[in-house]
Parts: sequence; structure tokens; C-alpha cells
Amino acid sequence: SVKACLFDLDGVLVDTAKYHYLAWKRLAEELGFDFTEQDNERLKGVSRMASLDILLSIGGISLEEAAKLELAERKNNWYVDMISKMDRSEILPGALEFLQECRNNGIKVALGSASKNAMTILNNTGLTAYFDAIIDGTKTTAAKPDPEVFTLGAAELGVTPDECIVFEDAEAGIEAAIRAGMRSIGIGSEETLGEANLVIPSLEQMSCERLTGL
Ligand code: B16
Ligand code: MG
Repeated sequence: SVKACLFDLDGVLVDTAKYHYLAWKRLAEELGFDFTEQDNERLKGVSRMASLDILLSIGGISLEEAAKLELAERKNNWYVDMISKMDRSEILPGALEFLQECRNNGIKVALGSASKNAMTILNNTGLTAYFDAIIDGTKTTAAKPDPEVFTLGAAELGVTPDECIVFEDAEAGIEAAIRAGMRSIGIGSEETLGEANLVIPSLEQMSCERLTGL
């Protein structure tokens, strides 16, 4: 049976990808090259430093670790400026309703995000109170597709992997769920998330009843 739902943040509950994109694009422009929305697809679900490495490879730039840390911080400051202005209107369609339905049905709820800024986003959108456990980039040492973020979530909730369903918008996140021994639901397109047990366009198509048939 299903006892817990584990949610990715960016791309599942809120659309912060657009802010990540604006900040990375600004950094690329300062470094003298263009960064397209298509390039940005490669950064989804990927950690901050790994994202920077991808960006620099697109620009054909190689740098020392100290210079990279400085650039990552510069990008993060712009990103934090943007997410500090977020409010509940930026919660994705169907998310609030499904989180509430989980709570009403006694299904535990955890966050499993790579972001070190997850608490700012949850607090500004009013989502914090929906979670029984919050695992974010400040608590993990290995990035998705490593299963750590979801394994820690299940442990904190006191449930076993086979009792968990992971909701993810990134291919690396679905792989992390599989490696954790959990079932998963992809939010987005079948093309990239085909490994999931079910793929739906958004949480608007989700209900607790649909969890039972997975
Ligand atoms: P930060 P998720 C991920 O969030 C984003 O998808 C990814 O684009 C970002 O680089 C990563 O968080 C780290 O974010 O720079 O705020 O620590 O999808 O795992 O909720
Ligand atoms: Mg995501």
C-alpha cells in the first residue's frame, strides 16, 4: 500500500526553473556567450555546481575551483533576489489540492529537492506546513540520480521504500526513485520521463485514488 508521497520542488510544486534560467542566462552573458532555454533543460534537477559545469562547458570556458565558487555565488544571489518575491500564486496547478488530499487521507508527505534554497521557496509560497519531512540540498551529500534525497525522506517519515511514491519532473529524479526502490510518477512528458510508473502533465490529473493502481 501507499503510505507516503515524496515531492520534488522545482517543476513539480512550483515553477522556479524560469528564475534559475534568468540567473544562469545573466551569468552567461557576463561571461560573453548566449544561453538558450533549450540549454537550460539540461540543468533541471541538477545541483548548483554541476549546473555551473554544464553552463561553462557550453561557453567553452574552463576555470579554477575558486573562480567557479565565486560565479555560483553570483548566480545564486540573483536567484535569491527573484525567489524572495515569490508568493502562493506561483504554486503549480493542482499541487495544493493534491497535498491537502494526501493529508486528508493519512498519506505522509515529504519534500525531496536538490535545492539549497528550498526553505525560502516553501515559506514564501506558504507550502511549509504541508510537509511531515523536508529533505533539501542542505541535508544531502549526493545529488540525484543518487537515491539519497528520497532514502532520507522515507527514513524520516518512518516508512519503507515500497510504501513511497516519488513525484518528479526530471529524468535524474525518476532514476533516483528507481534506485531507492520506490515507484514514481513523472510530471511532464512521456519522452523524457518514460521510466516512471505513470506520466501526467501536471498534478491537476492526480488524486489519491490513482495511487492505488500503480
Ligand atoms: P539551488 P529540484 C533543483 O531543484 C533544480 O531543478 C535545479 O535546476 C537546481 O540547480 C537545483 O535544485 C539546485 O538549486 O541552486 O537553489 O541549490 O528540482 O530538485 O527541486
Ligand atoms: Mg525538479
